[in-house]
Amino acid sequence: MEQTFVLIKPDGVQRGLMGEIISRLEKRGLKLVAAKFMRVSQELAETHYGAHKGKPFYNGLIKYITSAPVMAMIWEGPGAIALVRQTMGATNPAEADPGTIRHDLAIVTSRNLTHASDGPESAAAEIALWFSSDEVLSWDRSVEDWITG
Ligand code: DGI
Repeated sequence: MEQTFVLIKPDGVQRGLMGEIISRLEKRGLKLVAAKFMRVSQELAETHYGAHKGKPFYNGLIKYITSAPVMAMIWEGPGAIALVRQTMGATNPAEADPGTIRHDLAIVTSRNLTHASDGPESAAAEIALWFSSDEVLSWDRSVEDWITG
């Protein structure tokens, strides 16, 4: 089953939106298989956002992501990577579709609440970067057949 890495960034934690964001993913039908509430080290932040090094917003992005705790999670489901990106909405909340997390709860790119893997390769790399295998749970959900058929 497909897995994707999801982060509730410091603004989501500070604004008390963890429950709302988790609730949207749960209600959609995705299954939580790992979660930890943690501080992001400078080293982890720089590795996670390595692709953006040198861009004008990079220093601000690293400062933001290390500024307060985050909730790191792995969500599972058929097509989970694309489903979560759809539920998050566009990177710039001003361009996100109504009904998405970023549209409904945010207004600027630099405080867009969440991160989610953008493809199978980044999902595998981010899951390995943020979690050890013993932190990822395999569990049966009693309603599974009513969600995935
Ligand atoms: O995968 P996304 O988070 O949707 O977007 P991304 O991987 O292109 O960029 C990662 C984060 O970097 C994004 O969530 C916010 C930040 N970022 C990207 N482009 C800009 C930006 N921040 C600012 N201030 N301005 C940008 O143009």
